[in-house]
Amino acid sequence: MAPDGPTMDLPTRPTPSYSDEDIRMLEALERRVRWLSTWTIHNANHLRDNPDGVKVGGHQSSCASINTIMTALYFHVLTEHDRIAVKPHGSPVMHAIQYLLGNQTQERLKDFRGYGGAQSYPSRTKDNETVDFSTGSVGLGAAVTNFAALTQDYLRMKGITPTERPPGRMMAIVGDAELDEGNIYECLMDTWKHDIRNCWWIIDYNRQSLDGVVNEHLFRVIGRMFRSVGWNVITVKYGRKQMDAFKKPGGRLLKKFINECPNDVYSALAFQGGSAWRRQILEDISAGEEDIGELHDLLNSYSDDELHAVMTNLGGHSMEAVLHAFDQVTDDRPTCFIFYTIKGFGLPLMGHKDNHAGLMTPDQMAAFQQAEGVREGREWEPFEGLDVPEAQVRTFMQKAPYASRKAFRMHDQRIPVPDALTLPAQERTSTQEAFGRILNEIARAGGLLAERIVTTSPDVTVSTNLGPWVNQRGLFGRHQKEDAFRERKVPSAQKWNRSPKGQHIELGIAENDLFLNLAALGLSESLFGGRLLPIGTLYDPFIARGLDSLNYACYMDARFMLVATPSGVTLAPEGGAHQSISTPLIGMGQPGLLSFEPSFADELAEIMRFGFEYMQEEDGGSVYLRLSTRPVQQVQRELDAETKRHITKGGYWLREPKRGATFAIVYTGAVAQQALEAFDILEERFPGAGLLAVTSADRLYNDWQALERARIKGTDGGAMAHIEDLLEPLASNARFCTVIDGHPAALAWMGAVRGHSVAPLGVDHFGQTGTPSDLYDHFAIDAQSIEKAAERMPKVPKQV
Ligand SMILES: Cc1ncc(C[n+]2csc(CCOP(=O)(O)OP(=O)(O)O)c2C)c(N)n1
Ligand SMILES: [Mg+2]
Repeated sequence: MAPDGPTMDLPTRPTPSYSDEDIRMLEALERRVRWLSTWTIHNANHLRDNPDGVKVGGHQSSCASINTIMTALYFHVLTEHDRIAVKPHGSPVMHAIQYLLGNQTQERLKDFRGYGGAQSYPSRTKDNETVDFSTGSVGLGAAVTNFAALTQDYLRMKGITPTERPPGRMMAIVGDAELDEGNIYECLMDTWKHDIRNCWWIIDYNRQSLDGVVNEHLFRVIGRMFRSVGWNVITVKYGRKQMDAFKKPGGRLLKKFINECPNDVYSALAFQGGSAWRRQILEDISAGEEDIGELHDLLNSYSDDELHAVMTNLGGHSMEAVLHAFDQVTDDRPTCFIFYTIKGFGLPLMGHKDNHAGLMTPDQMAAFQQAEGVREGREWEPFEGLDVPEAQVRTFMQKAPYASRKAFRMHDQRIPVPDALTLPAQERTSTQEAFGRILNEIARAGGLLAERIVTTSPDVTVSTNLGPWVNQRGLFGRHQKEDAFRERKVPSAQKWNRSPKGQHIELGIAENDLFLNLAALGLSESLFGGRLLPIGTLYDPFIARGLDSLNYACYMDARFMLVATPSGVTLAPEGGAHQSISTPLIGMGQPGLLSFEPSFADELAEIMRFGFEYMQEEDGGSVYLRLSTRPVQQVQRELDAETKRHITKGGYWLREPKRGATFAIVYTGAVAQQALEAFDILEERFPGAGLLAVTSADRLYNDWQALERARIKGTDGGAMAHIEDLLEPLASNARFCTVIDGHPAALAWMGAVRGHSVAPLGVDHFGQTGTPSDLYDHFAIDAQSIEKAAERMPKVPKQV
């Protein structure tokens, strides 16, 4: 476990922020937190009805390793301005602390992991408001704090949030195995470029993951990595008891043993306890050491239990060492703490390599209960078994800076959105180009909407048409930096001045970072009290690269507009590696993200207007626009209010069908022209046929399904879904052909709405290079294929 962390005799504050009395109070609270978190999991697994017989679970050992650290944080270190992400498996510790603070109910603790109960992993949306960041998918909770720090700076530097308020520290309690996730490194790189401040990562270095014990000297690699991106690294290895022991005769050899003992052996000894320590120490330390006699004396001065207490008193379990470590931070540099801990500390599961999902048996729990002085029937009493006066603990808790945090969610004004966004008229344009122009017009118009939009992109700013916006609004950076090309009068369409005023956050090519940045920006109102309307752009196929982070952002109910362009095989010459296929299904399947795929610029303008409103609605969400670079002949029209409403509800008849029509074409996105061409021909064969523009398969499908669920529950109130209304004029035996440059299943479901038969056309295998026409032909999504599909349909054998 080599080498040493900083010693206790290294104060950087003139006086510590804590007294001996504070330590006494915090240690008393720590015991309560350990009991309550362990009991909560025990209760859920052993004392609650479990009619389905599915294992309930919970992680008593993961919790036990962070009790001291979390107690110190919540009851001493955190202020009302700080925000914190708690490692997923530490959620019961967080719930226990909030329970002690009066912010969590006993009912929800009793229902931990149950329906309506405290959540398995901290959840902003499913737990109460005390959760700042959700966690669960390891690595993401830590990384989002970096982007929250960036968001905080963004808001403060523009005066959107008051600068007289001290900046909060964005903190993450991180399991050591979380550092295996690649997104950690992506985020450290990107946020290093942005020189983030006020970010603390507190690593629970228990040297255990799920399956076992981690490599030797991992902390060295971790430390090096953080230092290389400018972080302050504070390693806390020994607890007070160990440091006291080191000062005694023989202490040198005891320290040598600790430093040289392999991680897995240390864990095993922590599990085995007192006599095993004694045996191993004497076996490993050479008899030839000159102070070996002193070591013998030292060991003999301890009972087995005392020796066990000393050997397991690593830094992360020593309140004094923990407080001292936090005290060492005196500036706003991002700081990584590496706290040595033992997984399962203080429980019979301590150190065992299989303890991750291990649960204490009822017998073990009974012994633990007795040791903690918790009387039967009083297990949920917050202050049962205290060894200090309760009134004193209560007073101490009330004085904790965090206890003054009353508003767990902050609020800001709503940003007014004009009735219609300005769109320069063009005969032919692509949705991507129109997106750039609409944003450019917003930038030009100025006002609050323009001020609160913030854009971000993983190195595809120009190629997703954000260029004009950035030219007007500038790049964001903590420090002023002029565009060197511009200064030297080198002609370029892009003006890249960087300053605190800038409104575009440029990222490296890391889609995870895009989504995590959108997550933080999209929570800016709630976290910091400054509302932003974030827009992130990327190439549609690369959504998959950051999909878990996107899901994470949505799970936290962050609000943003995701503009994914180009998309589909329409991106023909770029080939199969860049062509997206299943993203329409991602859009439909992702909760919290409403997806649209318009064909025409005027549709896009209306969808963006709606999007800016929807992002601000209480029960709204984020918006995903799947766009294309394919120029499409625009429909010359002035959209009426009804059509606009239909566009944002997911679809409208571009050519209205006659009542009783037996055929329709349904299309989405870039293939509008193919659908129109086919329609002009097929209209003769199927008089009265309709042409349905689907602007959001997601909305049509999910609104319909929500209504179907309401019908099952009898709460629908006789309402009709938009897609049901749209298909209503068609004859009951009508057939339609759907076409999309994406997976055909995105539209194929429509036949189920009113029992029509459907020929779904789309893309369901990898693309390749070619012209759009070549590929439309290859994938059978061109006008001719639509015609042929329509001809074929009547020949489908009738069911008997
Ligand atoms: C992305 C992701 N992959 C896998 C898991 C399953 N998993 C949960 S905890 C864990 C190990 C965590 O170890 P560590 O971070 O060291 O936490 P500890 O319990 O030791 O504190 C794994 C693999 C997960 N939650 N998220
Ligand atoms: Mg671990």
